[in-house]
Amino acid sequence: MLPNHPAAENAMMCSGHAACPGCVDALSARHVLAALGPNTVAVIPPSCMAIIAGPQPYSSMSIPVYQPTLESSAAAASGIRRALDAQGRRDTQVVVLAGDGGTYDIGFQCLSSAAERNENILYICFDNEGYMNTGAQKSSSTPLYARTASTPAGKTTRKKDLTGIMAAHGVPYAATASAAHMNDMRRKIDKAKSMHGLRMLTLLIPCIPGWGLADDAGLVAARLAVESGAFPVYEIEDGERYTINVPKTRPVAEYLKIQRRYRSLDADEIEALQLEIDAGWARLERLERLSRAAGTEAVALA
Ligand SMILES: Cc1ncc(C[n+]2csc(CCOP(=O)(O)OP(=O)(O)O)c2C)c(N)n1
Ligand code: SF4
Ligand SMILES: [Mg+2]
Repeated sequence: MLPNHPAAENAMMCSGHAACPGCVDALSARHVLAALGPNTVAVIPPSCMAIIAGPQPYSSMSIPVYQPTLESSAAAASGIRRALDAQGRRDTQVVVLAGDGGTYDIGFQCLSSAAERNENILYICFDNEGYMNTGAQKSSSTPLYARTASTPAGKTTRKKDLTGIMAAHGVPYAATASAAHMNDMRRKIDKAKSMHGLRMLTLLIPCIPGWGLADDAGLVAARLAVESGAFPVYEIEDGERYTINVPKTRPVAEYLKIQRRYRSLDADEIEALQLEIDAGWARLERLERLSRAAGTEAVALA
């Protein structure tokens, strides 16, 4: 920790780190750390977050940070959890702060295994929809048609449904959030912090250079993503109770037009994205209705 850290909430993360101007990764991390508090150990694989955290002894974060390989975050967090438990430090949070490449793709095997064991860790994916730290290549989180350094004509496949996959493991908590809806995001971190077992939170992180956004447009993009349903904000408890937290109120075209990664989409492609979003949203609403009906039935049977 740098000597001039203020004592307030912001002391968990200091200024002067290496994020791009306007980066939502750094803003979100500041709130995550403030919500988790000092009794926390972070595991940060290679990613923008690892650059932002920086090397010891000049870390921008005032908690212990372990940087594992890109594929092993959930295993590293599991080991740290067990070591802390063996020392009787059960109230220390172990949190993974990983990118989407390190979560949806390269670290997924470890994450799935940790979910199957229901390890007592909080795993937060900072989802900027690409391998941004290495020059904006596509990941399996990159959405359909988005241009990246490795899909210069636009991605031809859809974004992976990570939250649905995690819910299918039956973990106690799987949710999405974004810094544009900060109260919801902070509530979810507090909620996840109070639970036991593997808790998964995926935060949408609009990336200034990777998405081709103006420096001050990160939060605008996050808001448009959530309110258009391109990035639905919802939570799933015990793999079956669905709650949608922010309604879908805007067309996706508003979200697409502020990003250079969607430049020169034609009307048919915009329509195809709108139809995909509408279908995904209808499915989420169906799951929410079904889980409510099942809850009512369970109460009636009790
Ligand atoms: C197994 C492995 N492959 C590739 C790399 C190189 N690498 C380091 S960071 C990174 C990008 C990670 O992307 P993501 O997890 O989405 O984080 P972001 O940079 O977008 O925050 C890559 C490919 C690596 N460290 N290990
Ligand atoms: S590349 Fe994107 S996510 Fe990474 S530091 Fe810059 S703005 Fe933030
Ligand atoms: Mg990424």
